[in-house]
Amino acid sequence: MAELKEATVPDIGDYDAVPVIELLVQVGDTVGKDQGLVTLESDKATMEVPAPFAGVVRELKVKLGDSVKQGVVVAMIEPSDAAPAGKAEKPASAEAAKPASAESSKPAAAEKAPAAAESPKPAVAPGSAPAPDSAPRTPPVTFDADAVAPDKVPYASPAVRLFARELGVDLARVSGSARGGRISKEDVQGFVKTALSGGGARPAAAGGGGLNLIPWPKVDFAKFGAIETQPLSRIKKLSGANLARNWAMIPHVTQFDSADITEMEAFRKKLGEENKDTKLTPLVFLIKAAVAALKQFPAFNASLDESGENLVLKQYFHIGIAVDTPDGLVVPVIRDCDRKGLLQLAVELGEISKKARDKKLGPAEMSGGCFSISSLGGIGGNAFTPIINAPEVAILGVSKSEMRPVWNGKEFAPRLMLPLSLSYDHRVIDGAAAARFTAFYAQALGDLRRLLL
Ligand code: CAO
Repeated sequence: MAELKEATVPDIGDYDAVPVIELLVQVGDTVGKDQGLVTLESDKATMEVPAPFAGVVRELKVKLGDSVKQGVVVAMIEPSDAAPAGKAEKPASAEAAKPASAESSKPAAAEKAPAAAESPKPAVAPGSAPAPDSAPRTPPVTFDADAVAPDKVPYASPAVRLFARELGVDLARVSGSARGGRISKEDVQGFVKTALSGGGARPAAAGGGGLNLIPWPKVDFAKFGAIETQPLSRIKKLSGANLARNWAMIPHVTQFDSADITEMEAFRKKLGEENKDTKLTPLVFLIKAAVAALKQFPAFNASLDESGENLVLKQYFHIGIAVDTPDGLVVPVIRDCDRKGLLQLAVELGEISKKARDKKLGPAEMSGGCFSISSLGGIGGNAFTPIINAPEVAILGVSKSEMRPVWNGKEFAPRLMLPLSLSYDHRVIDGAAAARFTAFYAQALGDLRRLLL
């Protein structure tokens, strides 16, 4: 074997412990110059460590979860000029620019995603050239299903696939701008951006597909008075893209109801006095009641799969809690709420709310949710229409409880009533099921003994 050379982490700014979130190659893989070897993810961005030269990967020096900084060796590569005959590498970029029929000398990248490189019918408009490195990374977009080759297998890393899944993006419709036609996170973001701004939608006359929106109004606000422009926070940009996608793609209906929590509140106050160290708000009771309702109505503890044709029913009970932070909305998830008592849930709720506001939540703490609760009860309001946190199929909005006169069959009695607003995905849940869900939920809060059933 010829002399091996090191592939190291290039200058990645001031970071000194960036986790490796993905291994893009395996020992024995042939790589082109600049082809990604591993993916690193900082709190701000995802970046690939490129191969400094073409060759064969002989040793991987890092594993998933390792933290690295500039100069750390990630792989040992046998340069291609020294690689054994038949394994010689051609740069991925040169290869990608070749016609799809150039079967004989596929680069490693193309081997991993044959359809992406060989597809006779690319998703991009005919005649569009592969983007040079200097070209803008926003890929061409199409909503036209016909433009996507049926056998096209999108070439993207697991992290990008997960990202696309979370945004509901069909990767077969995204063109990869990285080497070998690989789809990057930026390509997915560009696709969503273009889609949200109405780009790529097919004309209405061509038939119902696409959003077919008119362009966003361009207004020179300064013409009408003094203004100040503030950039949106990173969280607002991310949650905004998610909210816009979910609102546009999920047929939402909101079911309103109210629960008599007079007894629940008396119990909560008593429990609070007995446990002065723990902040016990109504929300933990709402979490427990949500678990009971999800057990009773399993379709609410489900997600549509990527095809949209199957319902994935979950047998775990992880509840997302919308938390308002100075930088915007985040939804950390409390796991296994069915196995936790009120006091433990209260402690965890306090912890995740603090972490959220201190910007210390990791991606793992915001994933895996089954159902979300958005409580504005500490602030006010009678009702609202929460947006479903895809791929979940329902979200419960809770407003401020208030004393109301309620007819008990003989007279009006003062009862503490909690307004509930349940938004659900009408593709999965029928109106009758939603009404049964909130009725059950209100009943459980009205008589907490029901949570034991
Ligand atoms: N009715 C009346 N009072 C309520 C209530 C309700 N439904 N829910 C909470 N309260 C009370 C609490 O008991 C607490 O009272 P004390 O200060 O006297 O103890 C007070 O309101 C403040 O509660 P809180 O908001 O600090 O705590 P919480 O457990 O209810 O909520 C959290 C925690 C993190 C969910 C909340 O702080 C938050 O961020 N809410 C906003 C969520 C949001 O922005 N949703 C909109 C998203 S768009 O869909």
